[in-house]
Amino acid sequence: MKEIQNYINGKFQPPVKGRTLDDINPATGKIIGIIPASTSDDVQQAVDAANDARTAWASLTIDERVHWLDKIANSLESQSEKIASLESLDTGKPISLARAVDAARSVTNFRFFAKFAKDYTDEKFEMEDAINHVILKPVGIAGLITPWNLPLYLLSWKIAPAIVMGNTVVAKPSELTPLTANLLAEVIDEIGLPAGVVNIVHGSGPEAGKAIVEHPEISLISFTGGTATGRKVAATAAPMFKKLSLELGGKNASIVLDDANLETTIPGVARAGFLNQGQVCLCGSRIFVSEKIWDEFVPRFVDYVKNMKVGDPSSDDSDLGALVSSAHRDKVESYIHLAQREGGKILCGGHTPKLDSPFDKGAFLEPTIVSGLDYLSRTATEEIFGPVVTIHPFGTDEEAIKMANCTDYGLAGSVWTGDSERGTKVAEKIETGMVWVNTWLHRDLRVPFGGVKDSGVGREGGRWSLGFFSEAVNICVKS
Ligand code: TXE
Repeated sequence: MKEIQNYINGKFQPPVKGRTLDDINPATGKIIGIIPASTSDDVQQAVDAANDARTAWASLTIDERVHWLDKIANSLESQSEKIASLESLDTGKPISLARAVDAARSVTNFRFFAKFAKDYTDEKFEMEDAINHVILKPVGIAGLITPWNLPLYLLSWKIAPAIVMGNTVVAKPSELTPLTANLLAEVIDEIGLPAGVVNIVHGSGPEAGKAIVEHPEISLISFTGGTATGRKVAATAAPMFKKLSLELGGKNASIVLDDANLETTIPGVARAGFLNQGQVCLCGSRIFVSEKIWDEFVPRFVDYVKNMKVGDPSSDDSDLGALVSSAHRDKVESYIHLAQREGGKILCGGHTPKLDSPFDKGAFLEPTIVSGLDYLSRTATEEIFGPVVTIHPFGTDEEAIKMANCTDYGLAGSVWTGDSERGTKVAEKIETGMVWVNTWLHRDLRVPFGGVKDSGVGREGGRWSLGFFSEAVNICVKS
């Protein structure tokens, strides 16, 4: 069992009040670690450390900071397998996914932002009689709050641009999945990153998270998590005029047009629905299928999903592992019951799979497809965040667009078609921050990432991250 401590001012230390929380492996229900239940006292220490480190860190050249990011990336890369196994243990996700997605992207995030920041040149705007120099200055202390579905992937997505732009950081990973944030602290410690540049405080959202959001000396908050929590974060941070980026939930549509190539569309739509047990904010949990191909698509899709294997997360054979906790599994399962009450028909899944010990007590759930629901039903419009998708027929492309746009969320979507021009036209009318055509979660880190409506505020990625993690200052020089 791992006893995790906070990492503050370059030192591992226990929480001031000495309270702890259990870290549970959701695949077995066993306790695998103890983490600090930090309070505002610990956050204060982290802020003090971040404040002390600010001036020296901000005065390094970009090349010097880039060098530190590269060192972090190299060290993480040398421990890829360890990252994957810790992430699989903590979240319940299949090890193959943790290797391909979590471990790989955590390294790439540091490498990408190192190179991107190095290549960035300040903008200049010439006037007849003057020249404007737009420079990017650090904001100060960045408060970073991250969720449990992609723990190190999302933490590194925020830490890398924050520190490369000259900020110092107070980060709080999800209390459900602290192991890889701790590994990152170990890496940072080992390579000797100046003390106080990155401080990691563990604990619950309502206590440690809230203390970060409320702290007057933290001038920027980047939050990824649920929409309800995002609302609370915004309510506290906005009156303090903090820079704010909120990446929240989604109820994304996968739209299958009548000319889609089903050989590639069926696996693509299944991946969009069930990757990470459906616990990715981008997951396509509402599937709209042209009525012209409905009779062919649905049985083939159901067959494909029935063949997805749920089981031991450490096995390379598992397509789906456990959900993040039994409480979350119960919440997701309650939506299956709701779907039945709303008149839905379960085409496959709907149950806890029967697994041998030690997984018989794990938070597993079969991948589930529900048809026959009104597209405006609660099951089809509320975020479930698990392996449950609803499937609905549509007539015209306009009808599919209207159905896709009917939720309060607006994060992402995908369109599947043999005609990419037609797909792009449909994509342009989807009210979300991101739309893929004939693919899903195909990421270029230079592009903007974020949502509209209840899916959040702001964009991160590429130059949007550099802009968010800095203050743009214009210097106008008269000739
Ligand atoms: O997330 P929370 P939860 C969605 C998904 C899920 C729902 C709730 O629908 O079922 O949100 O999940 C910290 N002040 N997503 O409750 O609570 C918390 O400690 C400051 C989508 O697990 O939003 C954690 O570090 N921080 C999402 C982080 O917020 C607070 C991924 C996210 O947890 C806080 C996860 C507070 N008052 C869930 N309360 C996505 N967009 O990918 C909690 N936190």
